[in-house]
Amino acid sequence: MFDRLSERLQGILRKLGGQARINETVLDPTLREVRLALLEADVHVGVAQALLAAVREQALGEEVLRSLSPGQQVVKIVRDELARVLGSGERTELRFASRPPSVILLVGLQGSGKTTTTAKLGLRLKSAGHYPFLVPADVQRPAAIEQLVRVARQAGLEVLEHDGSQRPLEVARAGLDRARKAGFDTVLVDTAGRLHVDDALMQELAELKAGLEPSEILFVADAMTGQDAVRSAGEFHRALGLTGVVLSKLDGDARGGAALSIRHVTGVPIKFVGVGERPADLEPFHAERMAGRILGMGDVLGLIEKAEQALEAKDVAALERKIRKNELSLEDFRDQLKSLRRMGPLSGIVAMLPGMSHVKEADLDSQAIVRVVAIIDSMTPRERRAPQLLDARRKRRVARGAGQSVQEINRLLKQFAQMKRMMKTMESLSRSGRGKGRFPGLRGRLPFGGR
Ligand SMILES: Nc1nc2c(ncn2[C@@H]2O[C@H](COP(=O)(O)OP(=O)(O)OP(=O)(O)O)[C@@H](O)[C@H]2O)c(=O)[nH]1
Ligand SMILES: [Mg+2]
Repeated sequence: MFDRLSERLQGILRKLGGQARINETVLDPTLREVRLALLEADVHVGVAQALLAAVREQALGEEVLRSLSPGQQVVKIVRDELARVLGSGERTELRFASRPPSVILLVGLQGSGKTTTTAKLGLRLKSAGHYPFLVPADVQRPAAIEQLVRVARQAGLEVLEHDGSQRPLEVARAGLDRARKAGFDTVLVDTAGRLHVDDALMQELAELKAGLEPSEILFVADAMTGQDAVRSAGEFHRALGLTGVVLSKLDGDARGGAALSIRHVTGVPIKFVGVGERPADLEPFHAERMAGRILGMGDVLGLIEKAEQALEAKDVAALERKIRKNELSLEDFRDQLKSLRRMGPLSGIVAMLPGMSHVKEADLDSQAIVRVVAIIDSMTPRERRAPQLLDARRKRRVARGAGQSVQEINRLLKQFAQMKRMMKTMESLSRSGRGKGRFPGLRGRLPFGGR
């Protein structure tokens, strides 16, 4: 699911993730690309706009400027905003009546997946220790009753059988009655669908609502139908007052737009997603997880968090002080590398590090870091603080100690000197007021490893 959207957003955001500085010039073209990707994935235009405005505002804020890895922070903001649009932090559990049996009404357009979802929900409730009773109240389509009876049986669920001669409300009342007598605590009512929202359908559903006082009215939306699903959800909500949405067919090649728009447009939480035709193919909806999936970067975000932990704030502050005084030593440099090592194996994550997206992974595996650390470890403390002491004789000694060649030592020293020069430039820029206070992207510019 979301394959294309994920792919596009990942491509766009990976570039952004590597940015050591975020400003309008970098951000705006990127956000335009994100907007296009969202619209092509059929995301409601208002949703895309609101999302990007929120991202932009935060991305250009102080927090990001001051962070260690501005580009990645922005990616994280996009993820958080996606999650917010999807309804993060909202209650998605089903509500039950204080006095059982609770009634759950499933409504939606024709073919959206109501009948299938009725059985799926029944199975889910049963597994959670409930006693669900299924009621086919679709007397519109001839085979609808049989269909629910069949899938219910398959799933080992109890279902009301009837000949379809009664009106839906009468059927549902009979079901409720049976449930009370037999001790079922939830009644799931499958209703008829129509090709389009029409008065007769809404009238029928309004009657069911008034007569049954359901604790949930779930709108089953076919995710594959994109904007249609969103529009009809809005219409159903206005007419009935929905309490939740089930997004079905997310296992198909849905473009994702419905998922991203429906919550925003209706204000009703998505409670479940259908991910297949079988009764077991229903999952509770998690906005954060879905946002992570859309960006395909749960791993990337985990990495950011890890990196933030590894580089603790106080270490960073101390490091900055040294840079300001131009006192950064090879020892500090080594400690930085070690922090990076603490994040675990580096292969696969390097491209995500700020400023490192251009470095091929193979060029920067953890071996490279081990090598650099070994070299620095082989120096005396004095040499680490004053690398200019390293003459040819000392370099040979260090090389032997680290099991490296003298060329490796020279390369490291040269990179380190470059880094210090660059930091000095950044520092004087920031003092002259042309750059912002701290050192955005500092870590991304540490020249560890490159061969
Ligand atoms: N792949 C996939 N197919 C689904 C999912 N949910 C439902 N379907 C299929 O979609 C088709 C329609 O599902 P139904 O449950 O009959 O839909 P309905 O809303 O009850 O349809 P009507 O009663 O005609 O309005 C069936 O072929 C289902 O197997 C899902 O999550 N994934
Ligand atoms: Mg049906």
